[in-house]
Amino acid sequence: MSRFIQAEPYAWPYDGALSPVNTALIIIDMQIDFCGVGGYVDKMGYDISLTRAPIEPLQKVLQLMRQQGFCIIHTREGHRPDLSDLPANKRWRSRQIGTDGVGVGDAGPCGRILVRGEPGWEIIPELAPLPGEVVIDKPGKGSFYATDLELVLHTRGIRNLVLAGITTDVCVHTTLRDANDRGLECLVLSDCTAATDLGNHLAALKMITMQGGVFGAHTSSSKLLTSLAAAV
Ligand code: C5J
Repeated sequence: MSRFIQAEPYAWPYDGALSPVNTALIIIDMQIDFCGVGGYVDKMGYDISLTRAPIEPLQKVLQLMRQQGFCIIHTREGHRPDLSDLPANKRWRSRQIGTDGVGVGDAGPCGRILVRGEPGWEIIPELAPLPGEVVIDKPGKGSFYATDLELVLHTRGIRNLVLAGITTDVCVHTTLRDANDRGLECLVLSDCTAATDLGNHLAALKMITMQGGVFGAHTSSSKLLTSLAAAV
């Protein structure tokens, strides 16, 4: 039986082959550094009410997809404590914003910024992974680069990806584009993603819809939840 979710610019997935055995929810970088008080985004002076907006809808999506047995994957952006995997240009650029010269790898209010094991690097408690859920640690923006995500998806037989998390224009989009190039069928949840700038969030969503769905499709959490609830 074919199953579709109402989405833009097409009903997703393209072929109606939607099932908990071939579909994963990937929640990208819902870490204190990106949406918590004193984290990296807050310290840079961006409005964390934007990056916190996905938390509530995402909790509902997570609950239902867990209940229905979908594969759940979480990612964390972060570097080794010795910073051996932190490119010098990433560090330099991150130090350009603000007046204190503090950037990735340096001490901030939530510990060393984007460093593995530090308080700011942790996933926020509202969306904490459950035991047995896959957690991918990535040094870059994309979830495939220098990680075993591709192997995990292949091993589990996943061919559809539902993407959520932050930020829409950076880590979500990089992951989306890399997943799309690997032949994965992608759906971005528009209200379960956010950027540090609303215009960038909206533009990132619009980009998905070009050329008949150049990277896949996007929809709201309520449309996803309605379709999934109707399927049982
Ligand atoms: C950024 C991310 N924006 N998770 N990371 O540096 O999007």
